[in-house]
Amino acid sequence: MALVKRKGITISRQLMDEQRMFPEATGALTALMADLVVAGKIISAEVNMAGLADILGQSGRTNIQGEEVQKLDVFANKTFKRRMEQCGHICVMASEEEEDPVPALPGYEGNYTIAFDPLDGSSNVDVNVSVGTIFSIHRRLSPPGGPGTEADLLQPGSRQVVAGYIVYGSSTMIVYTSGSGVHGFTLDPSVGEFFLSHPNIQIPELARYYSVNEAYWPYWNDNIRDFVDYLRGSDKGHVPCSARYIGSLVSDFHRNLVKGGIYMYPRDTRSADKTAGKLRLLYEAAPLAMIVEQAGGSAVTDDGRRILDIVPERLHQRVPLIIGSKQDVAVALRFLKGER
Ligand code: AHM
Ligand code: MG
Repeated sequence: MALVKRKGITISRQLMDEQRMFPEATGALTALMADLVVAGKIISAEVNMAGLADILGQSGRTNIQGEEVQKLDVFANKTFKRRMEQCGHICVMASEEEEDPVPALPGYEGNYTIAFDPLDGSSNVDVNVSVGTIFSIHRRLSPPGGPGTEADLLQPGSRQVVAGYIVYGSSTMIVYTSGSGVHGFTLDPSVGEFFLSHPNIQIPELARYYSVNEAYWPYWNDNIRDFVDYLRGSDKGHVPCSARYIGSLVSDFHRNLVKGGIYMYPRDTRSADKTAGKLRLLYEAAPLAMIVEQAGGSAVTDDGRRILDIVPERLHQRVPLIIGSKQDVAVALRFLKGER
């Protein structure tokens, strides 16, 4: 039974409604998400205070945990980890900020894994530009009980059970999918609750915006350059796109998801690994790929592999990413194969 999404319902109500659609569901995922949402609210509150930290001074303010104010990416990582390690439903985690897998607290291990980028785009914090948190949840592969393993984390994006992000922008929003559409909730800070504001998000088939760091033009191959030229209007049959690049993946992706657009971080000749771009597969590319596909778009590498099909070999593996409106990603692939 498909549920009619009603604007204004809370995220907890939505999660419980989704749980009811699966009679075999235990409620574990719903409970996990409830803790994740709390982490998002705490990080949101801290991000909103970031500009005041300098004025109030490092020692002048304590955060919700009673600690002195610290660098926001460190804070976001700690907050997310703390909420997840003791939620009782995670067996092991991967974080962009942690070299190795992080086990749940002994005795609190559950049947899911989570990979996250606690504060994506954190170089933007100092200048008041939107940042975000990205997360990806899988079922554990190892038998229940005890800590999870790295192998539990190295699963392809196609096996995600929930993927999402929180964007700390002019409002704080959480956007997620559990495989039945993409839904966006906006935080009303006056009551501390996320309300459904963007039910069943569908990405427009045609991009209005393109997002790529064009400063890397000299390091790209000709196919990428030709495609960017095409987006800028070299093909008279194609309406030129506007350029928008924030340098915060979550924010660039979110705008393109809602308005129609294509984001690219292709491989270039600067990186040591010439086949990889900058972005990480487990907690950047894969979760956004699940969201974009659920919203009717596509996500591929610059050699045409579907992001969700890639089986990760390493926790912090990088991957070239082309993600966004379906028709434009399809045209990108033709350019990248040298067919245009
Ligand atoms: P981060 O996770 O260290 O913040 O790096 C990822 C960020 C993305 O948010 C953004 O799209 C990209 O790096 C920007 O990179 P560049 O400055 O090379 O364009
Ligand atoms: Mg990041």
